[in-house]
Amino acid sequence: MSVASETSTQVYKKISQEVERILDNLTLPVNDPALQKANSNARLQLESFQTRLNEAIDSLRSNAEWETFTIAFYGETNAGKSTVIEALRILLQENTKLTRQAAFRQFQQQHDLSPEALENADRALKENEALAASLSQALAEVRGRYSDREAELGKELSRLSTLIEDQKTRWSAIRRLLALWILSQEQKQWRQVKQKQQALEAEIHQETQSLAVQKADCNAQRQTMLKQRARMDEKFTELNALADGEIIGTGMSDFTLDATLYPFESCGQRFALLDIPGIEGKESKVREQIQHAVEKAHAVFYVTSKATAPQKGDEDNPGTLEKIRSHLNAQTEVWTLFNKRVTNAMALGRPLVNEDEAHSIQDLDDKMREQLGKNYRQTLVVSAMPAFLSLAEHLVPGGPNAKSRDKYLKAFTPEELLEKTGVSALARVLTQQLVADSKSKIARSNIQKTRVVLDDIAAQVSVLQSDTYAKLVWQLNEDKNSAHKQLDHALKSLRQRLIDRAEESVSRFRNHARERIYKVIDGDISNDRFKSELEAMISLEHASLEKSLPGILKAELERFQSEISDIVAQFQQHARGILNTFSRLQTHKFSSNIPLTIDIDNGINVTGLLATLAGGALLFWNPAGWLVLGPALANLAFAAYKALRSMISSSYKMSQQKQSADKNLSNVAAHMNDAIVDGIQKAFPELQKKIAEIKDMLEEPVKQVSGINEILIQAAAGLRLLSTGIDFSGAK
Ligand SMILES: Nc1nc2c(ncn2[C@@H]2O[C@H](COP(=O)(O)OP(=O)(O)OP(=O)(O)O)[C@@H](O)[C@H]2O)c(=O)[nH]1
Ligand SMILES: [Mg+2]
Repeated sequence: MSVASETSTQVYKKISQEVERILDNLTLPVNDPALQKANSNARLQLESFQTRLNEAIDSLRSNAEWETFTIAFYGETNAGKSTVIEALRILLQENTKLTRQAAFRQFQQQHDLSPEALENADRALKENEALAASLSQALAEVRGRYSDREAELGKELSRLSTLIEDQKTRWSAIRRLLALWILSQEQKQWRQVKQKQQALEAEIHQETQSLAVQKADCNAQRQTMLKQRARMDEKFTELNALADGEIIGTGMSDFTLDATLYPFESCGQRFALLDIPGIEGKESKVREQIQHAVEKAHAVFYVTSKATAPQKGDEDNPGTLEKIRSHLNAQTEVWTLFNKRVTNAMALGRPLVNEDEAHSIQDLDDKMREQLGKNYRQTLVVSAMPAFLSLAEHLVPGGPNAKSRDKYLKAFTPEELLEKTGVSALARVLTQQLVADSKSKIARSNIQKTRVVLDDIAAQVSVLQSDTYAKLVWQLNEDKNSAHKQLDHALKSLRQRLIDRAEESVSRFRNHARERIYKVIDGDISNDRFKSELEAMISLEHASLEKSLPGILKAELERFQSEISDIVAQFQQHARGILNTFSRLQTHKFSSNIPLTIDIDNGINVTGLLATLAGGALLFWNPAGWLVLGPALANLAFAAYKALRSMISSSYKMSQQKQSADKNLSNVAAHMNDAIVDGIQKAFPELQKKIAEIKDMLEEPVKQVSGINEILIQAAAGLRLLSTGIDFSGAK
């Protein structure tokens, strides 16, 4: 299938059609009912895979990006994905970044939020503080000069007050009355001192008044300045929303919650960086987003802040490595970006990674290559934060980022910082190596993703085939073989039993006939009579044998019939058990709700078949007369008796007659045995035919399961072939 000349939609449509054709061809109608059943069953199974495949292809169709080479930044939360992207947005002048920066500058100008304005405001506040302090000091100095005199007067006033109070306790009532008009010596003194104190206060006031006014002014100015500063801070907060770094997290998990695409145009190449949520945080919120974002991407940077290989998990808790593989294995190229978290400029004076880290990175590269094969490239080392800071010219003055930036810029120039942090190299890889020849890379990557989808479904079909159907075929086949052996054995032992029973009956016939003829011989009979008596005995016993033998044989046939029916029932019960077990397993393991419906008997009437089993054979031996007596009688042979001697000795005659009877009976018995064995043999082809029918019936489930198994094998092979076909198409 050629891809280069077709639109992506056509390619996806063609793949779906091709899958449909493969699956249709595999389940074309056939004449054999068992295989037809297998077909329908396999069709059901395959349809569920087809639905899954079409869903995956639909998802690729709607998410795959065919125009712009898209590079996703993927990794643990807080690894620094957004920081790297923000640095690259500034460095490579991404459009939305430029718009935002213009908005930042405009807002800054409009509200006079320049660093100088901030500096001026802060300086004015500091000057105000200094003035307030010097005024306070001047006031304190003035007060200090008067403090001794103030204390002296205060002390004198207190001494006089104590004296006056003491005198009052000793005064008579009249003296107390007089005191309303006449002051004591001490009271007069107190008044004089008090006047002096007031005069002193007036003098102090006079001297500090202008200082106090200046201080009040200074305080009022401070209040105004603080209000202005608070307003400025509010504006800084607004400005911060426009500042560089808005996509960088605060250090809390899961900062980026929506996958965001940043389109670039650099060195004549168009490409886009895709910032996606972290894989290690509250992933359930963002899992689908990660999946879709990765489907869109043609290359992926696995960003990590640890220089160690991602951890492997277990079955219940997949580790980062498993997550990476499950998310990333469809990508064209995967790179690791080790973000070395540097906290000060000094650290940039030496190489970004030390010897230990270089070893760990090598190990990481090996492990990633193990998981991702030829899609994996290598690790690049960056230090995202200092790189971002070196580039970020649109920062809130006085903010933490601006302060950090100043520190780094004191140690290195922005260009040096870009080189030292590895971001210059990263940008070069991006704009020159990665996006070069991007059209064919896009096609290759999208084809690769489709291949993975096909291979994945092929693998699922194979797992179903090998875990369920191949095992089922094997088990049912074993059971069937064992049942077949039992059937053969039953038939063989039936033949032996029938022959045994026949021999027993014939031998009984011979013994009875002999007993009877001996009795007659003992009556001293003539040879002629002996002949006719022997014939009569044989006919009589033959009639009784002919009557009893069918019943005896029938009993054996009935026993055989019940043996066969036991073998069939046991097989069917066992087969049902196996099918149930596998059916449960399939539901559990593959979350499949497609029933595993296999016909055990394919509708053949087992009871009917078994019922006719003995009947057919019995037909051969019924009605009576199948064992013809004539030839036996005709073959009776009597030797020429030595008449003379017989006449002299009757005992000799009797022994002669008995000998003749024995010989003839033996001959007749041998003849009858042959006839019976012959008759039994004649019934066997019919019995064998019936047993063969039963065997075929037992073959039914094996045939059906084998049919499904075969179809699944071919379906998986067909999907794989289709997948390689796409890979080799002309998209290079
Ligand atoms: N010291 C230091 N801090 C860094 C560096 N790179 C990133 N950080 C800090 O790590 C935190 C997370 O950075 P982000 O870039 O938002 O991380 P992320 O990988 O996008 O995280 P999610 O969006 O949650 O997946 C931020 O607080 C960054 O300031 C670095 O090189 N050095
Ligand atoms: Mg982020």
